[in-house]
Amino acid sequence: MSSGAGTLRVGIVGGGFMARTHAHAARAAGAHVEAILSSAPDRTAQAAAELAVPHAAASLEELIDRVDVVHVCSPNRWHLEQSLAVIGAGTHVVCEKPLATTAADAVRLVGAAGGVVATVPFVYRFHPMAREARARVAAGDIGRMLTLRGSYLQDWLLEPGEQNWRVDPVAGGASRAFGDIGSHLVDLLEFVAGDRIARIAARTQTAYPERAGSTVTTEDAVAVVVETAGGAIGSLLVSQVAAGRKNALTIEVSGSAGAIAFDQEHPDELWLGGRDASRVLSRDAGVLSTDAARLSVVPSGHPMGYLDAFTAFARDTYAAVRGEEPGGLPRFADGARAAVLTEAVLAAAVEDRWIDIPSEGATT
Ligand code: SOE
Repeated sequence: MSSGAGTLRVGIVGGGFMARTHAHAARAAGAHVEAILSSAPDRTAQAAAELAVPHAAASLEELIDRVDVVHVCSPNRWHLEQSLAVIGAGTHVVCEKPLATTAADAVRLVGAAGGVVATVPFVYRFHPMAREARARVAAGDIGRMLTLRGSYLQDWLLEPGEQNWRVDPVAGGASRAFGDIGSHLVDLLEFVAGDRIARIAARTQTAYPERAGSTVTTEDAVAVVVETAGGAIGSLLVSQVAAGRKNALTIEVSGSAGAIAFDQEHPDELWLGGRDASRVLSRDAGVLSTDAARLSVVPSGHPMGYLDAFTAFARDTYAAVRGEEPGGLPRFADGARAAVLTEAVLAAAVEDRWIDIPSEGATT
């Protein structure tokens, strides 16, 4: 369907936490959530009622037919097939990460999506202070980048009895912790650093051989050593079994003239490290770079967070649908980049060797 100049109509595939988050973001960004499709008719009806979506779709084709943009928020195994169907109909698509369960399929989606707007919700890019970090690194504030480090730590799978579709390699993909949250980490780190990870070595850990009676093959934690194209070195730690850590995504880039650190659980602040003195910069549109100020939609002292970042992502996606070119919009190429890195991390761990990462991929 054509996007037109009026209110965009959005369809959502999925019925879980992400479907709820996407519906909220779509509405806050000014779209109309017209239709939803979940895994079975009763679940679709339930999701439609809970999210106040007028149309419970009976099929993907029917959903696509009613809307301008489809948000694919189903389990990972369906991303390729459903995104291809949406793109094939000439409809714009937002697809959750990981974009596909293999790097080859993610790259295939990039090729297929040429004629439509196709984005991936790497939403942590949309925190104003993450943009500020990016702007300051690009302006040379840290000098020559020497080291970088990042971690993404959660604890929602700490107990052996805890189970989720993401643990199953068929539903979620061969990599779990890295595909699910390491993908956000590498996207944000490369986005802020303005540099590319060029080589990696890695170790993975699976905390329990079984969860709720099923054998576990996907990893709970990953440690990675990286070298960048620009010559920096660094380390990444990703875990879904880190006691006490809920959604602790933190990054730090350090250079010859200073350092910058961002923590998504304290997203209204940026740590600016200096040899003589360090300081914490608070979000205040008056002192921020243009792009960060654009995303700072309430005055300083009024906390912004995850849902605001999600809304900003949806707003920029819809701006692209209307023909604008918002900077920093994560497209399918960025999703494929994260998928390539994820596959390389697993290969580095299994083969016990350094792996070179191809430089192609991301748009930003
Ligand atoms: C679960 O690990 C999860 O919901 C991820 O799937 C999201 O991408 C992340 O933003 C929060 O945690």
